[in-house]
Amino acid sequence: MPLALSKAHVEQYKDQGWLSPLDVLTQVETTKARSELAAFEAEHGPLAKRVERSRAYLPFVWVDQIMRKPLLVDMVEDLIGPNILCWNAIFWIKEPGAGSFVGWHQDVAYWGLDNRELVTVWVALSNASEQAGCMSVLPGSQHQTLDHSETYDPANLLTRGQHIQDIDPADTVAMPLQAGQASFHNVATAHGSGPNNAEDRRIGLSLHYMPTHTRQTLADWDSAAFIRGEDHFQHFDHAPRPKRDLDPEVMAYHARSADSLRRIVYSGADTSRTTL
Ligand SMILES: O=C(O)CCC(=O)C(=O)O
Repeated sequence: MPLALSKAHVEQYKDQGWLSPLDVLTQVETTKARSELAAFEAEHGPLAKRVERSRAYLPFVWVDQIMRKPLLVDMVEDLIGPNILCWNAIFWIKEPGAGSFVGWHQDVAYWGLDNRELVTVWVALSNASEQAGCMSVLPGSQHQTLDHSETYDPANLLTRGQHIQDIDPADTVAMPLQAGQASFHNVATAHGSGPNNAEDRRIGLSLHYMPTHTRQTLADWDSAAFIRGEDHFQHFDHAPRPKRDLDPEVMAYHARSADSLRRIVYSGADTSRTTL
């Protein structure tokens, strides 16, 4: 029996490569996360332009707590088994009217991982309606390898402005979410999102969980948060857990971890951005 999902959910994920919407955070947890984010930005400026946006389980205790929430990890275990690492936790923030979007892409093409088992849990910290530029997926695409054009369009939030051409909107499914809900998609499921034309910011926290047997092929050293089960493989250095936000020792590790991530996601790219 699955721990937290229904058998129908597990079957849909296997066949279609996505699930949505699922309730993962309470209103209290969502409000707290949003006010922690606002407090950070009041002092340091927009998170979207800062390196703490990535591997965000290191700078922020509250991200570490969301990532380890038992209900959420139970759902992940239902999809990828009991031995779990979290490779990245990354914020996707689209300001209203800014025109930024995320081109259609398959993450598996850029992350250097040696299998297609990683699941992304995209947690909405604000309402992500279609008007606000919620994500859409191409169901079943997790079984395919699609060609990406690398446009370096600055409005495209992806590292290389990558984009899969010729996806017919009629074949895609939008995944609107209320704050506190999450969508799940496989590392090879093609996905993207349009601009935010709503009045509020669209804030997503994307959590990338993978089984401990996964290997990194684009770097000799990479790190991940150890979440649950056993890690007999030790392919990834286990990231320290923060006891307080922006702890200098943990931030020194974050600098190394973010540097490794940068080398991986920009491997072979023409140019790189400073914020990942
Ligand atoms: O937030 C978005 O619209 C895209 C996020 C994304 O590409 C991801 O979580 O893998």
